[in-house]
Amino acid sequence: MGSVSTTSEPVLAGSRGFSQEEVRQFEEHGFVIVRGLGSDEFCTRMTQVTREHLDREISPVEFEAEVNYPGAPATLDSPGGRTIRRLKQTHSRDIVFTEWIRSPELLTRLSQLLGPDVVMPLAHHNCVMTKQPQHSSETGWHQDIRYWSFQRPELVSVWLALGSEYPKNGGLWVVPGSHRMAFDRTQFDDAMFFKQDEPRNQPILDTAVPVELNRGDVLFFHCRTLHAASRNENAETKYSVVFTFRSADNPPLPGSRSARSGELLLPRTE
Ligand SMILES: O=C(O)CCC(=O)C(=O)O
Repeated sequence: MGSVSTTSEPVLAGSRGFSQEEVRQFEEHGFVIVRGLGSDEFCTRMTQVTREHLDREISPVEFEAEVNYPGAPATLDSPGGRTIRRLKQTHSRDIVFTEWIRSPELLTRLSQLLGPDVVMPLAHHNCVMTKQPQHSSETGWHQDIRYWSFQRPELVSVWLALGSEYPKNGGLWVVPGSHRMAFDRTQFDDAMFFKQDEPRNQPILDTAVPVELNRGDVLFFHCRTLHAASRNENAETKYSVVFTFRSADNPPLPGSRSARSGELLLPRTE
C-alpha cells in the first residue's frame, strides 16, 4: 500500500510516527494499535460534543432501528427505536474533529501508510459510533471496502476509543491478515457479510482476535480487514470516533457513492 517510510526518526518535532515494527504489523496483520495517541484533551472534548449531539438528536444520525442487524429494534416506533448508533458527518460537528484529523501524531502515521498526500473522504465512516447498552446490535463479519468504490482497495480507517472497548461492551474483533486474503463472492451473503456458516470461512474466523482499547487508544485498520462486533452488554455507552483516509492517487470511481461527497486534502507533514 502506498509508499511506506520505515524511518524511526521523528518526521515532525513532537510527532513521532510509527516504528518500523508497527508499520510491519500493519502490513502483515492489516491493523495496528497505538496506545494513548488521542490526548486526554481530545477525548474529553469529543466526548462532550458526542453526548450533547446525542441528547439533542442532532442530524444526521443513524438509528439502530435502521440497520436491521441482530439485536436492533425492529422499527423507529419500537421500544428503543430511536437509539442512535452513529452520529454521521462528524467532521462538521465541531472543530475538535478537524484538530484531531490534522494533528501531526495522526498525519505522520497516515503518511507512513499511504504516502505523503493524504485525503479524507467525507462519504465513509466520518462518524462517532455509539453502542448503547439497552438496544445495541451485532455487526457481522465484513470488510469496509464492500460498499466503497476507489481505484484501489487501499484505504486506512482510524478508530479512536473514547472509553474502554472489549468484547463484552461491543468492542471490535478482527481477523489478522485478512486484508491480504483472496475471497470469492460465494463466501459472502447478499449484504456482503462474510458467512459464518460457510465451511471455508470457519478456519479463517477461528483466527479472529479481540481489539481491546482504552480511552485514547487508536486502531488503524485496512479497508479489507475482516472485522465484527457484538452488542454492548455493559451499563455504559461506548463511543468511538472513526474516519477513513486514502492516498491522493487513489480517487473514488466517478459516479459511485464514494465520489458523491466532498473530501479533505490534508497537509503534508514534511
Ligand atoms: O461497532 C460496531 O458494531 C462495528 C461497526 C463497523 O464495523 C462498521 O460500521 O464498519
